[in-house]
Amino acid sequence: PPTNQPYRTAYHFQPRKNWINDPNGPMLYKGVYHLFYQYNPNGVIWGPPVWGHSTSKDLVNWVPQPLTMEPEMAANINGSWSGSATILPGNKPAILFTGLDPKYEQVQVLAYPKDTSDPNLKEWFLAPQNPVMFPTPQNQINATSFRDPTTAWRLPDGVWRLLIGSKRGQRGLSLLFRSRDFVHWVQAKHPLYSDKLSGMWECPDFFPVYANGDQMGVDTSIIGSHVKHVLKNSLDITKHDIYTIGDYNIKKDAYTPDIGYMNDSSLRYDYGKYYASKTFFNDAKKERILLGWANESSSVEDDIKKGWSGIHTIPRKIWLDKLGKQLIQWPIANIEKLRQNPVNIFRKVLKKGSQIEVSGITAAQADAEISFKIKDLKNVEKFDASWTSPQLLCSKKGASVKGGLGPFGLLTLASKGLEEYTAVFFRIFKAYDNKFVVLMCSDQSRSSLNPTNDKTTYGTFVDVNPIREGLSLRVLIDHSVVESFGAKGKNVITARVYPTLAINEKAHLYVFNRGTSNVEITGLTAWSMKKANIA
Ligand code: DQQ
Repeated sequence: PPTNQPYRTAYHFQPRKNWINDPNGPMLYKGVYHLFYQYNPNGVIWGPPVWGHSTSKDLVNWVPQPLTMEPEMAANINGSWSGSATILPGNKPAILFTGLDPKYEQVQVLAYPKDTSDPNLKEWFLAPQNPVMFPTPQNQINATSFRDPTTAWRLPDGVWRLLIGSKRGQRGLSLLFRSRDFVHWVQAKHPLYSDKLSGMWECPDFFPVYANGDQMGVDTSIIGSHVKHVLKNSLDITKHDIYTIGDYNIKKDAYTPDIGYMNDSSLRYDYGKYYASKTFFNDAKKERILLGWANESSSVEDDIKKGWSGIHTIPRKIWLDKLGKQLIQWPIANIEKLRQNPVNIFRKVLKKGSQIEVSGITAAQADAEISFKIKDLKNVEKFDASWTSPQLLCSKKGASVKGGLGPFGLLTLASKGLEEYTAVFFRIFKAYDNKFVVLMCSDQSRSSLNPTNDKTTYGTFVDVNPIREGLSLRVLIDHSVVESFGAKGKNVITARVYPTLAINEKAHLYVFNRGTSNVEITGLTAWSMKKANIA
């Protein structure tokens, strides 16, 4: 890859070159975190994948390990697609992933480490019994829709269970398989869950969370009335990672989402560019950690020029909100080790139509947290009930459209003359029932003077009472990515952007208010971020 790299990230995971997609097989083993990922060693676009592998002591700094899961037997001769790790009794890691066999049929492949005394688990071998799950005429599985095994969980009956993403017609399926020995797997008669119109379900994930809003995570095999279960699927059609919260009935081996359905209108982990995510239980900190992939928004020609494509988002701790209706996500605490030279703004009125520069930080490589108090409500606009799509509303009412209460927020990766910026902001409306509606937007329309980028604007409604609770925003800015956490992690939007002027030391950060009401900044702290050791 060329040396002049304004878009390479400093603390978001990416390999040195080439194409990367889904995170695979995350786990903690003997004090070492493992991250595998879908990798094309031969170019910057997707191609028959092998698994890249990096290890870490803190989930921030990574040491590259040799590529693994290379074509080795018929079961994965045409590629090693996504999969997950499970730690078996006796602290023995096992990985199951999807292989493409000589007929390009999707089959499930079991792998074990060659040397369990090596905490880096450098080398893996494929079990001679592979493939351990495969499509048959009896099970009526379409051989092109049978992939992405989850981490397995084991119930008190001693039987392991896992999910495989699939579809039948347009019905998305989480197929359930069971095994006593991890080698012989039998498909359950019924899927764990399915939805009739949502299309192929990729990269399923199924795990418990504490029902009472406790931020601690739990092992994947934990059941009981103190936990709820989360089912997440990656929707192949819309490329959204959607999830539901519900109950896992172990007698029926079935899952029921509280809201009764699971499709593209379900909650999303991230309302921006984000896909094929996966969690693992970090036993050292008793946290459930979410990893995800953010694809490029640049053209393939530009990707070829820079020599790489795809990054991972910052690992996020996730837990169930106190009210039980949604998950909360927050960057892992270790990322704060990269913070340096903080600058602050305390209690300051952000006047209507004003803009304040946050100077004294490396604005292209920063972490900023800001909180607002909202008192001046006289100009708040009426919410129109026909505005059902927050994303469309954000595109219609972008950062340059003056409003009543908002837009206010941050202009990130901004050039001095504001020719370029990525705006992350809120707008507040009042609905017919006098409740407030909070819109959170990430507006990429002015992010770059390069016309070939995808500059789609993203948006989401935030379930918060802004008057009682105030409003907060945290942005992780890293050269070509802006990862934004609204309302203390209730809603997240990741955007990929490629400024041409606002690069490196020419990038600026501003707080702005283009509404007709004042808002108050209760506090802002912004840090320059050190570079992590990654590739
Ligand atoms: N990517 C993998 C598949 C998965 C898809 C192939 C999701 O296993 O379904 O690279 O991005």
